[in-house]
Amino acid sequence: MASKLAAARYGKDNVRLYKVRRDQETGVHTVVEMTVCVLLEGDIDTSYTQGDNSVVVATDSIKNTIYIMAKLHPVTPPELFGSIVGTHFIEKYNHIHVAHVNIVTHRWTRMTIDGQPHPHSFLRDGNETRNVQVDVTEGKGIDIKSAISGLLVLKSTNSQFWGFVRDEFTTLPETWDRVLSTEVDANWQWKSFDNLDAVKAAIPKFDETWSAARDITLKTFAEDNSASVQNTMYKMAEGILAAAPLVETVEYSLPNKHYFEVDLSWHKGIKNTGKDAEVYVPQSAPNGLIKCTVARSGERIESAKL
Ligand code: AZA
Repeated sequence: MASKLAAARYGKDNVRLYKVRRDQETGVHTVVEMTVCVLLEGDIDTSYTQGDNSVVVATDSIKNTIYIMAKLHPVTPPELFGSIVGTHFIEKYNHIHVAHVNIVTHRWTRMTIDGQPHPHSFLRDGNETRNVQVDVTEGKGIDIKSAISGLLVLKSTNSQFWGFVRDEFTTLPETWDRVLSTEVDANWQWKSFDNLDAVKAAIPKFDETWSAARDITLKTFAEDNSASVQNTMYKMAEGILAAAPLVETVEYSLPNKHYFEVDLSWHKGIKNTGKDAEVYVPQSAPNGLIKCTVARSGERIESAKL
C-alpha cells in the first residue's frame, strides 16, 4: 500500500517542575509549579519511516532541557518561559523547525497567618490553572495563546433564559431567574511575535492581561443580568479585546452546569418551585457547552478552528 507520513511531532508530556526563589534579604520564598509539554517538528520523517534515530533528540533529553532552562532562566511569566524553551530547540538543532510548548501553571497562593503573608507557606486554593500554548516556528516567529482554565463560578440569580425555539422537541420551561454556574475556559491569542526579544519586550503585558481577563470574566459574570451563556460570554470577550490591544482573538468555552428545581409538593404540600425554590439538584451530566471566538474585525472565524 502506498502511504506517506502526513504529519509528525513528538516530545515529552507531563514534565512536572517546581521552582523556588529565595529572597536572601527578607527570607521570603516565591514558588511556581507547572506541568510542561514540549513537542518538536522538523526533518524527522526518517525516524518514522526508516527507523533512523539519528534525527531524534530523545524525549528524555527534551525533559532534561526543560529543567536546565528552568534553572538558567525565569519560569514566569509562562509566556516567556515557553518562548525561551521553544526558541532553544529550534536554535540548537538545525533540523528542528517548530517547537510546541504547553505549560499549565498550578496555583500556590501564599498563606495568610495571623493576618500576615507567610514567607514560605502556600495553599492550593482551587483547581484553576493558568495555561499557555507557545508555538515557535523557525523563520516565522512565536505564536502565543494564554488561558484561564478550570475557574468554577456560580451565581444564584440574575440569569434568565427565554425566547428560545419552542417546538415538538421542547420541554425546557422559560425562566427569568435561574442558577447559573460554569467552569471558565478562556483563552486569548496574542499578535504574532517576531522573535524572543519581541516577547521579552512585552513581558509586563502577560501578567497584566491574565489579571485583566480574570477580573473582566468575574465582573461580567457577577454583574450581567444574563440573557444566556452565549450573550454573557460575548460581553466577557469584548471586554478583554478592549483591555488588551496586543490580543487578536478571545475564545470562551463554557459548560452550562445545570441546577434543577425539585418539586417537593408530594410532602405535606411543601412549596419549592418558581419563586419558592430553595433546594435544587445540581446536575453532573449532561451539560450545555457553549463556545465562541471573538475577533476585532467582527469577522466570523471558521467553526473548524473552534
Ligand atoms: N443557553 C443558555 O444560556 N441556557 C440554555 C441553553 C442555551 O443555549 N439551552 N438550554 N439552556
